Amino acid sequence: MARNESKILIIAGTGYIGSYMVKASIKLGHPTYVYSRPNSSKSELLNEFESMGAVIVNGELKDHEELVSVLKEVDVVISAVAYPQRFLPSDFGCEEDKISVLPPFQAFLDKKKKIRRAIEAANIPYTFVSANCFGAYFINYLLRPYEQREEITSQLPVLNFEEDIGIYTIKVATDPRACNRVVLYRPSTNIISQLELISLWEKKTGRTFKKIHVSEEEIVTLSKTLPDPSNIPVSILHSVFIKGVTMNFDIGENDIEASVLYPDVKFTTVDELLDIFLYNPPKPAHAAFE
Ligand code: NAP
Ligand code: EMF
Repeated sequence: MARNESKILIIAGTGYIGSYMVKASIKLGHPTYVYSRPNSSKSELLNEFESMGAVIVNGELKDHEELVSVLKEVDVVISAVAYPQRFLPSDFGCEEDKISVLPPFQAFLDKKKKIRRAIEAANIPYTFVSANCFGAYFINYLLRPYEQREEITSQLPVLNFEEDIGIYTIKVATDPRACNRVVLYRPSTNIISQLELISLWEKKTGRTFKKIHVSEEEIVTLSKTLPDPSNIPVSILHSVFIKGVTMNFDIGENDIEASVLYPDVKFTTVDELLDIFLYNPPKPAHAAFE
């Protein structure tokens, strides 16, 4: 049993990153609660969580009474409005308070910033997590290993494996040093350029890819011409790969970098993550923007 047994509620625990957090929370010995809608399509995953020991709470976000009663039972809430000891809103990407990006992505980040400001104003203890790029998500998005493509068009900066994002998020959620702080996941082993990533993948697969250069101008034009919300992913690509927003600022004096906070916990390197793609490839996913 883990030393720290805070009860953790994960709202959207059946989601792409949420499911890694549920598994990490159980693995680290926390009594784990998953709030899921009664008509959720994820019954197989919910059964799996239940068999691992999680408590499934059925409810809609608008079910005020149900929500408040479960919030009162737990110590930490990940991704919800709450009456908890600690609240982790659904950030898990670029550090929105430090960057300025193309308008479609900015509008998306502004919504997340609004939630941060409301949490601070309400004096709810928080940890804001900047997880940078979900590693498997972005490798699937850019290298498309499942399609056996010959053409590669993009580039990469900080890539963190989702299993590690799950573990670190559960650790920071219960760590007093991370209370009322921004924690960034920016380990030095996971910063990699587009060309390095492609050449590493070529070496591992024994294949050679055709590289097609897409100019910044073309990407900015797409961000202006694609309909909402398809203009968001292209703006994210621009921010992350052309502007380098996961790396182009210094970590604030008051902020924490996760690998410094936990020197004994190892992040999966990008090299190791590509090995995982060779032998047990994580499935591609598509984030929702509305
Ligand atoms: P997701 O897979 O879309 O998960 C959403 C979960 O929320 C679903 O399983 C569903 O659970 C629940 N849900 C869906 N619609 C809902 C509604 N209308 N009301 C209440 N619950 C609803 O989420 P995700 O893609 O993991 O995204 C989570 C966070 O990570 C977001 O903040 C996103 O911006 C960020 N993200 C970051 C990256 C990156 O590379 N940094 C990549 C992807 C996403 P039930 O059906 O069980 O209720
Ligand atoms: O689809 C995505 O990216 C494709 C280019 C979005 C879901 C990913 C995302 C990434 C972020 O930072 C890297 C959402 C929010 C973020 O802050």
